[in-house]
Amino acid sequence: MSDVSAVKAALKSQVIETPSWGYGNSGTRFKVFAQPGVPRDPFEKLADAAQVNTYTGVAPKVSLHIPWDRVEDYTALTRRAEELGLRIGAINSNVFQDDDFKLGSVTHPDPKVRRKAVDHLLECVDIMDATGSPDLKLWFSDGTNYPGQDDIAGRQDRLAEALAEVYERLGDDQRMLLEYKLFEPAFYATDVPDWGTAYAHCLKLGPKAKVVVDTGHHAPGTNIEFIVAFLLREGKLGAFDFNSRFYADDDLMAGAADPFQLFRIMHEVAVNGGLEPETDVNFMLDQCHNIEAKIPAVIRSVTNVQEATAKALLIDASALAAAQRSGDVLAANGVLMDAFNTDVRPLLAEVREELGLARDPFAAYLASGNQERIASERVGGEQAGWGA
Ligand code: LRH
Ligand code: MN
Ligand code: MN
Repeated sequence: MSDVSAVKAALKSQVIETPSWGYGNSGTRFKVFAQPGVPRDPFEKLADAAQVNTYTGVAPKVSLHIPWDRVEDYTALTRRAEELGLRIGAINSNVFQDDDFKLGSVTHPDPKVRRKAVDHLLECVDIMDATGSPDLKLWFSDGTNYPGQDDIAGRQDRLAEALAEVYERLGDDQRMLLEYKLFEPAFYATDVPDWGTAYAHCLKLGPKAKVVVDTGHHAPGTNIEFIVAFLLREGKLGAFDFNSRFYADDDLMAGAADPFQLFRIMHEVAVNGGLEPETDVNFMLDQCHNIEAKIPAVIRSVTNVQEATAKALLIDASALAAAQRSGDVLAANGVLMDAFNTDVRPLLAEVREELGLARDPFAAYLASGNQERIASERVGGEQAGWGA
């Protein structure tokens, strides 16, 4: 796509979903650094997400994590989201923070524990019904730490059984998004360690089951854009959890560690139809801001995803196709690099101006006084839910 107005239209229609837990206090297992002004409840997390949407114009959806965002009244939470110009996005299940799940949740050898885990997943579907959320996001910490600890294939059978029960419960407009992760907290054999495992389960389940690619969940050196191209070709890419990493599941700001990788991913998204609304790829962030201010960090992440998308859209498709057809390796690579090396910030500033927004959302937010206001109004903010 090199027609500038088409590029701008695509950038205006891209939606980036932000995670409720990105606004809360977080840290590593060594220390959680509390920050002034962080939200004290899910309603205040929505208020912070609304700030990101106000300044970027492309972040009207918020993912929730249950039980971190469990409330009495989901109708009230949904109403609050609407008042703020937001919608509830993916409901993230959590079967990893309960003592009963020490040896697994849906793959646990004890059927009573598996029942408890599946019941939680079904509760998450109830919350989808109440909030209008379209996506159930499943990530399982299940796995083993030692060879011989449990039967690897038997655990796959238990996983398949649990997924099938939850899949059956989904409504026509609800999807199941299955997320994989190489390791952690299980250190020997994780039950959903890679895209192939997630894909195989989703294929068996049916069209409403799709794979989530969390960019921090691979072995170093993995070609993530290949996975993206493959899954899109098969109609099985449901969503991204964007974040960046230097070592493992670092959950740093998207595009901070490796903007070139994010560009390569967005190129595969763009050329394989992943930006078309019908393809329904949910572009989520899944990150934690342990030492930096949270709302501006989420704004920065959103604009990093936008910049990678803009560069991918600026690739000269016909020059690339011609170079590929003629086997001109250097020319083909040059076309990609030209787009990557383009400064797209002026283009994005124009896009924002056309949407009635400030040209620089990061600076506009910092100048708004919101950060100082929440710091003085909110005392005793919540931990994101993990990392203590
Ligand atoms: C697991 C994960 C998954 C969880 C989130 C908090 O590492 O990426 O998406 O729900 O972190
Ligand atoms: Mn994730
Ligand atoms: Mn993760």
